[in-house]
Amino acid sequence: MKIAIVCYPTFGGSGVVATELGIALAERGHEVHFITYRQPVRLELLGNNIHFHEVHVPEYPLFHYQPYELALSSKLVDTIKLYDIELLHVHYAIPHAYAGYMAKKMLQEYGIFIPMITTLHGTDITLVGKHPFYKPAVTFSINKSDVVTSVSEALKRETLKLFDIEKDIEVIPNFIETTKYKNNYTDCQRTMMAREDERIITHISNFRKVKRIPDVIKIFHQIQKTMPAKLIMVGEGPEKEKAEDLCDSLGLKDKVLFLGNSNEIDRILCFSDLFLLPSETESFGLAALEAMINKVAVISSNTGGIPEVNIDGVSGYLANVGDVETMAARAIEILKDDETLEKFKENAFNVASKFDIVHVLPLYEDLYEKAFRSR
Ligand code: GMT
Repeated sequence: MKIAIVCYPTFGGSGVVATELGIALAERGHEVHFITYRQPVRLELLGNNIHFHEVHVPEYPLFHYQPYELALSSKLVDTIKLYDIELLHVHYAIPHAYAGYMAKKMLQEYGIFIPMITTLHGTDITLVGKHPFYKPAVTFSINKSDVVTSVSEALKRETLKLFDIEKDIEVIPNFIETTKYKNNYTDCQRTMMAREDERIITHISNFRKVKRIPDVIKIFHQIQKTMPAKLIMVGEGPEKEKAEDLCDSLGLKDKVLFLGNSNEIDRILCFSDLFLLPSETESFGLAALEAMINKVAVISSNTGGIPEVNIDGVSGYLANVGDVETMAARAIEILKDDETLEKFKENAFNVASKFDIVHVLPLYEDLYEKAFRSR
């Protein structure tokens, strides 16, 4: 099929999922067109089957806010017409489903009927989307999508609770390409980051409030009192500076490395022992899944969709949001000896393997087929 994918091109989970999905679809012979304002960060290869179309928003001084939705919907109409695209898959409701619906309606004027699939990723529902300023538009865009998917059962429940939804929501979990990780373990370069006797704890996120960055540092503060350890913090965002200050005031400066955004997540995870994800809310927790496929055990909160990914007592442990004491105690339990750590690492990999793309991609392809046939 010829498929247009709309997503955020940044380091965020929804953009990563959309990009990896597009790449996998292209490998299966579909023609994939990414339409967004910048080339997605994980999209390195463009070719016969993968195209990228940039949305430009011309600056005009009259506008206090430049109209991205308008530019996106126009770009969708032009690109869909030009390349005879058969299906539109938008990731993240705001404003993509809204712009996608407008494009769909405009295309009908040319006799083109294109089905639109909307994938809900979490913050478009749990944080931003439910705000009264956006709620009517988000409800409308979801209800007007031909197919709606959510990345976890928890997000589906939350969407049905918060919005007046008339559509069925299909749960298609996020995925991972297991084969990509199998041969990487010899290339870890652990010694670059820590001494042989130190445990390596990692956190990767966009450093927003919802990630509860101070909890990450407080958990690590407890861990390093009982064993030699380093904390690696990967990502950029509004909470980063405060986090650096907190490390300083707790006397952790030499034990915590802030690496900023990285395209080498797998390399970092490859030498990590434990991943911390104490988020306030998380529709899925893709970062935890990426850690697990790299054989990293996970300590997380038990919120949203995380319990569908990190299995308590198997791939790691879960605790209530904000329960730093329990998270630290459980982390120490996992890290205390090599044998226990190895067991959790192996388990993490085995649980993550269940989310292999080979199981998930056909679910999307089936939906595409159904949506296309019922247009
Ligand atoms: O985690 C973020 O803040 C980024 C956000 C996004 O939309 O890119 O991530 C959401 O979508 C990911 C991919 O489906 C999920 O794995 C994350 O759990 C979800 N984040 C939240 O729900 C906070």
